[in-house]
Amino acid sequence: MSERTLILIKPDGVSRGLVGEVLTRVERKGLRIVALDLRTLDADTAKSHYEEHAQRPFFDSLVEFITSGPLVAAVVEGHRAIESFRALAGATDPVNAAPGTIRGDLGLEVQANIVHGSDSTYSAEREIKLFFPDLA
Ligand code: DAT
Ligand code: MG
Repeated sequence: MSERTLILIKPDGVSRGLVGEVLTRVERKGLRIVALDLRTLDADTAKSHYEEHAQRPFFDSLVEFITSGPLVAAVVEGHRAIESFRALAGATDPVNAAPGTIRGDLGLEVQANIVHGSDSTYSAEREIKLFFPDLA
């Protein structure tokens, strides 16, 4: 089943020069990039993106971090793309993420964990609309 997911290469990934590394892994997996953009988020978009975490103690810090510099937003498409990219990304905390995953190989801290990927079909639809409202 082909589906779409939203991925972000967060500001830490961009500032560390990991855009090519992440996109290479995505493309080698067989996922196809259908939208791609470097941008800096405003606070309202960041809060909306992370609305499910609004009550968490780390929410303000998370919004500050994700708006701290340019990120890369992308929509990728392919067989079970949502779950497929989550598997490529690895566990939320890079310390626990398996070697071979993006976070497991390249990350160390839970907030600066390099990438985001939608976690369900509902989130993917919502997040794609938020980041790429004009995407057909
Ligand atoms: P994921 O990005 O794996 O979907 P999530 O949706 O639970 O993880 O959390 C969103 C982001 O919030 C996560 O990528 C990093 C940050 N985060 C999660 N748990 C955290 C914590 N305990 N302390 C600080 N930041 C955290
Ligand atoms: Mg999440």
